[in-house]
Amino acid sequence: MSFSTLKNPHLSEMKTDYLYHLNIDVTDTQNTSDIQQRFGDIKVICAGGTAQRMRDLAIYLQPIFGITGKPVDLCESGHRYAVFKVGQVLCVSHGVGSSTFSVVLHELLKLVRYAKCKDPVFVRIGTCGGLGIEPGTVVVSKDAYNGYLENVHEIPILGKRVERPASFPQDIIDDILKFGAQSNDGFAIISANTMSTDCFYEGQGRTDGAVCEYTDEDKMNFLKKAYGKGIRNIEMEATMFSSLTQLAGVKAASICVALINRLNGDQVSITMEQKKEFEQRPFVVVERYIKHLLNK
Ligand code: R2B
Ligand code: URA
Repeated sequence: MSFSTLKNPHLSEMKTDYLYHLNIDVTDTQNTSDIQQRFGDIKVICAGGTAQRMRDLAIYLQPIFGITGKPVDLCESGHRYAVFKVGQVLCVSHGVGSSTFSVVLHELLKLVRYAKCKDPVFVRIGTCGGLGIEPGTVVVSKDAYNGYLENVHEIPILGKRVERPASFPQDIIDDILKFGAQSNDGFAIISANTMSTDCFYEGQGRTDGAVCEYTDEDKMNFLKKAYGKGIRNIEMEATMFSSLTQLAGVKAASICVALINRLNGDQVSITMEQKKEFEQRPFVVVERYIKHLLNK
């Protein structure tokens, strides 16, 4: 893996690079031995919304590497994202939505290149709304659809609408289902299409936001149309995440647990205890998948 696989010819002309939001200084892009020493062994980058959940994940993964103790946030000084390294895994918080996630994703993609990591896999561990599925179901994303119900990531670049493919690699999905799930887990895990929106409320067809200019019937028609496209979960990052990782030439997957069935309502009203139990489910799946990757 080298910078030639990153689709940015400018990078090879930069002598230094400051990963601003991580507060990591690459002082000499031609000699990154310090970065390689710190991060070169990384095989998996797990990203999820909150710092607390990523800290919990780091603790959950510690036994794989025989590590104990309190995980240290390596990027606390950046005051933006939390980054915990546990053995060959990085657990990173990404905030809510594609805009916050894309900032740290660009920097992480460069970091794994500077560190010369070998075939790193990026996995988003998250929550989502379900579409016609039981709350608690774990969804591994296939094709990612935007809020127009198009299977692309649309982004304005230099004043133009740019559309990029937004799908996750099938071989990783197959491996996650094969090695991450067990029939006695007590929850369902499926692979399906995902809708990603920039807005939790109107963008996802909710009628409980501060503003709403459509009827219940409009909303249900939209959700049913999404269902017809094979979409079984709704969240806020998959289109950007799948397209950017694909363009950068790294493998990626999204494993999310549904907190609600949107065909039955809008409010996420499960108890905090139940939410915590649901959030554990992607941990269980990704831990087994990571073990499989490390044994390959
Ligand atoms: C799922 O949950 C968050 C919104 O509550 C968002 O990050 C997402 O994709
Ligand atoms: N996250 C979302 O983006 N939507 C939901 O409905 C629940 C979690």
